[in-house]
Amino acid sequence: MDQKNKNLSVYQEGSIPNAEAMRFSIVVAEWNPEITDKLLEGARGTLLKFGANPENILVYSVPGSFELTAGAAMVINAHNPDVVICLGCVIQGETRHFEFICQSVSQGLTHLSIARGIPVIFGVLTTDNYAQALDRAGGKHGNKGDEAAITAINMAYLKKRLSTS
Ligand code: DLZ
Repeated sequence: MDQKNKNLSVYQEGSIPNAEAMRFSIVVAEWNPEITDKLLEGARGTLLKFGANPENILVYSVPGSFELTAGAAMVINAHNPDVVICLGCVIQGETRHFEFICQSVSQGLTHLSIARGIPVIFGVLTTDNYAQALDRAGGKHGNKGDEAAITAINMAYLKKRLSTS
C-alpha cells in the first residue's frame, strides 16, 4: 500500500477500546518544541477523547529525544503505568547526529518495553526537514501524537486482556 500521503490520525471509529481505567505516562522531548508541543497536544487530546481520566495521564519532559529511553525507564520505575508514550522530533542535520539519536532511541525503547513487559510507544518524528515535521504534527499528514495515543490504548488493552486470561 502506498503510505506516501497517509494521514497518521486516521483510524476506524468504534474499533478503539475505552481508556477510562488505563494509566498513561507521556515522556516528551523539549528539542524542536513547536513540534513536540503539538504532538503532546494531539496525544493528550486523543487519550481524553477515548475516555482517559486526566488524572491518569502523567506528563514528563526530557531535554532531547536521546533522553527518551532514560526518561521512560525512570517513569516506569516511579509509576508502573499501563503504557508509556514517548514523543520527540529528530530532524536531519549536516552531521551524523541524526542517525545516532534515531538508532539509540528506537532500539532503547524497544529493549525497555520488552525488558519491563510494559508497552512503550515510539511517537518520534524522524524527518529530513522541518516542513515534513510540521506536516506530521497537526498538518496535512495528521498528527503522530494522535497515532501514538491510539497505539498506546490498543497496547494497554492487549496487556490487560493477557493479564486477566
Ligand atoms: C543534539 C541534538 C540534535 C543535533 N538534534 C536533535 C533533534 O533534532 N531532536 C532531538 O530531539 N534532539 C536533538 N539533539 C539533542 C539530543 O537528543 C540530546 O538531548 C543531546 O545529544 C544530549 O544527550
